[in-house]
Amino acid sequence: MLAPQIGTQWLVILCAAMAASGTNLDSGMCPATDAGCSGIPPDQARYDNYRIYNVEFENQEQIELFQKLEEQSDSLTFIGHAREVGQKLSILVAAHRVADIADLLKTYKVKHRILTYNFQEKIDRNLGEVLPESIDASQLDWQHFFHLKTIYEWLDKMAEKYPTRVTVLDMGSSTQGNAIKGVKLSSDNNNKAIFIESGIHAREWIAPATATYIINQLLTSQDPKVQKLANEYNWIIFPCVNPDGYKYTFEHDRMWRKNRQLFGTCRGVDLNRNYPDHWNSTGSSSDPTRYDFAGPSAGSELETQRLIEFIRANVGKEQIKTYIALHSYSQMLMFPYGYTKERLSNYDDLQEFGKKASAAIKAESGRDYVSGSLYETIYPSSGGSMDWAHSEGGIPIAYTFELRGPPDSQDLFILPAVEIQPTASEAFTAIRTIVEAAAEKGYYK
Ligand code: 0X9
Ligand code: ZN
Repeated sequence: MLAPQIGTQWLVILCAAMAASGTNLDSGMCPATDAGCSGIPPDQARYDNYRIYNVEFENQEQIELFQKLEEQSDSLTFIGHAREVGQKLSILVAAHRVADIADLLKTYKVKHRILTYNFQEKIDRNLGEVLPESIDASQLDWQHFFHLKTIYEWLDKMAEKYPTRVTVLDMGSSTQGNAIKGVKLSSDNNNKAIFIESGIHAREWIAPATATYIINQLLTSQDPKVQKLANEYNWIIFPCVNPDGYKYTFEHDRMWRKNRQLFGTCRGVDLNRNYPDHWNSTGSSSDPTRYDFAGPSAGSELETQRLIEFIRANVGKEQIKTYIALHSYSQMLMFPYGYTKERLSNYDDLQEFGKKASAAIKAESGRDYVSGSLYETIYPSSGGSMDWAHSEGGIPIAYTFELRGPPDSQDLFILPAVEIQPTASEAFTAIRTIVEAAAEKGYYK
């Protein structure tokens, strides 16, 4: 622990005393939290005048330039790494680096577009689409974003409302002691099961919103095709497998991705690099300051261990045959492997189901979703939950979805709330298509 901890009750007393005595709170006297203090700014990261650049690499020199830039600077947020000629990459550039980056782009003749001039505006709009933590969970909808507390209370409510069909599950607690809650929807204990994991990356708010949408559809849809899927399969859905990170994005930094494990001066393991399957072999970092830090060792994180234990205990008992991980953004439907371009044994099947699912999305909304193996489609990365679920967990059908927006999104992970409903509907359509196509091939026999 680097800083001495002061209990909240002491802060309140201290702040009240300072306010009563007219102490100037701007003088630096108030301890490093705003709990109970009014008039001081909240401890919240801001992105005023941060720009999003989309660059395209035309030669090796440009790639090396951007590799150096990423290595040297924490004021550039890379969405992926510079890897190959022809690649396009989005980078969030801190306001104080704009002049410098503009100059480098010009000097090295890097093809680029500016997608957004003030990223904070996107965040402000998005925070305005969050309903307060104090609301009743019956107000949960798919036109707003919701705090962890509301999502969890809504799961409880659904279990109260549909007691014969819904069981609330708890994987155990996270690093900071939050529960990792989910539900099992079941109408027949002999059904094969589909497992959905979402929210492993904290800032990808569309993922938990999509998970609650799917739960709601399976319980309330009048569409006979959806009812058939709800009756013939059991669904195990965990909307938020990184609860500490998710909470942090509401309270302190909308762009946080990892969990909140402490490493001296910095925090966080990328939970989607922490799984014990070819751990830290490619597309991850050993540096805890990085967004794709794989952790100090394979499966080091409590959140990873909870999910592994759950799958191990239930894959046979619940007959889990399908694993879906929900992420954003880029509009992709990907299957293993992430760590190698080697093809898995049922590559052709998963390729075929993925193609059918993207065609179904195209027919529904006109959106383009690319499908293929993760390694080939997005970028090599090891230690992902999907690879583990397939290789070690023994689940034959495994996908990672990158939901909206498009790869050159002006919003990055800050998807506007009007897009929740259509995005979630697309994801559910893709899942239904995959399950129906896999059923035809005998995967659920
Ligand atoms: O980088 C990731 O973890 C995922 N992309 S995201 O923008 N949502 O962060 C995709 C890669 C997933 N990798 C594996 N499952 N191996
Ligand atoms: Zn993600």
